[in-house]
Amino acid sequence: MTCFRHKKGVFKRQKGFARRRVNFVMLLVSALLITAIVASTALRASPPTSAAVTPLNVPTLIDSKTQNGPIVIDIKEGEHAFYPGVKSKTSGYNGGYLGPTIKMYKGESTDISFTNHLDEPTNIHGHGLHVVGKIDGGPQNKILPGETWNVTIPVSQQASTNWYHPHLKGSTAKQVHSGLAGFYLIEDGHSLSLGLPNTYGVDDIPLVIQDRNFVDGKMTPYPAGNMPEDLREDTLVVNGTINPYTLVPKSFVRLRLLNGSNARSYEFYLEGEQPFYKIATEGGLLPSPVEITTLKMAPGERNDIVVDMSVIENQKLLARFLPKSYNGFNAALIPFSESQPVLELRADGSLEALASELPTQLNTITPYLEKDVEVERVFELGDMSINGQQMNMKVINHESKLGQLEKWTIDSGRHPFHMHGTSFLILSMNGNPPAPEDQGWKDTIYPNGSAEILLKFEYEAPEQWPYMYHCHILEHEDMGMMGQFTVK
Ligand SMILES: [Cu+2]
Repeated sequence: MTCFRHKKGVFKRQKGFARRRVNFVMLLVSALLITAIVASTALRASPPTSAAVTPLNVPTLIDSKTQNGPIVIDIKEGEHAFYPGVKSKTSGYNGGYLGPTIKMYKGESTDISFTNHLDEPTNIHGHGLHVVGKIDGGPQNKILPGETWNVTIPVSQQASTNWYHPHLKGSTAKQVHSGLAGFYLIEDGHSLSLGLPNTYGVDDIPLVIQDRNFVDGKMTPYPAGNMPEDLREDTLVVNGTINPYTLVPKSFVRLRLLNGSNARSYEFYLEGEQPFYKIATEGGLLPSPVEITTLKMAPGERNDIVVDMSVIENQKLLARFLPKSYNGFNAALIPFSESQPVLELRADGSLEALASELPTQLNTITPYLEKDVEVERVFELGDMSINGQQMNMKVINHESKLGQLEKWTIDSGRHPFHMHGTSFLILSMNGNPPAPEDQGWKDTIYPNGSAEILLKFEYEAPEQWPYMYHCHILEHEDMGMMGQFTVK
């Protein structure tokens, strides 16, 4: 009402011509908006429905429980057929593209031996792992060509979906793009007792979602010369397959989503906007499943979702490509936002239905209290820098204390923010308390604006092996949108 009166007052002061011009502009804006909404509604009503013909590639599982001796990972160049019969030059861990899924268990240690067969240095960051700086795999931790990095990962954190990828300053974007990425899955006694879908590749399926360009079926290599500001490509690639399908039992099916793209964010949804459940954020299970119909994810983020396949023959997961910044917009109403298929789930009655119920209680999360905060820090992301500073390997940007509760304010704008060494809880997103589906442990956040997070570090990161905080658009990270800190 107040607003209406104010507008009326403004109009009264207009001269005739100015008022007509304002009316014309308003008409034009309205027409454009209606056109945009109609266009986007049309797009929403007709997502790509071409039947998937390629079986989903599921990364090989290496279960640390059944492993004798260290897990051996060879980092090397290779070839991969994204389209059947057409090979592209790629890199991979123990294969042509991506790497095996390594399953680890809370309370146990996992030995891994990474050998670099590339002709350039690389390294391995355990994204999401709660480990000391020395084995976190930040830019200080180089594996030179021909060298082997033997690492023992003591797993102390709860069940969660994490990943490993290169993290050298200046070559992360190119190396991840070539295919270097894999899953670290952590389970614990509690997660295994819940009856959640957990038969790997059958009803518990990891999906790394990326975008790539292709010419005649061949993947376009990472641009040589000057690095692009952020690489967004045309075709959605899921576990190295395009428009794939997979057979699943007629029961609940868990999809562990990882946005492994260099720069692109997506909004995931099921065909027909069917509901699904989000059961986990990056650092662990949510307190209980949250029913949602859309899920936005920025590069580096993981979310576990569950789809009910008990009463449906066929279900298609789709991804809407989000623009660089969608602040304030409902992504579904953004005109001309493109959707591409992620995965077609086909119910197969001959597969044993393993998870016929979804537990209502999943996890206990004891929230941090703002009144217990001992230190506050602010991170402003912008202009390829954080707080006006670019990454300098010789500069430690701040020092955190072991076990101290910190509140970080992330003014991230259009940049997804990630920090190493621990998981945080969201205190606020753009001034609002987090939605139920965001009230879980995380290590990457994309508020499209500003967020406040609460966090504690439980492991040491000295000057030689500091932790990083950075933008997870890999080009931005490579260009210096990163800082480092110690924990003592
Ligand atoms: Cu960025």
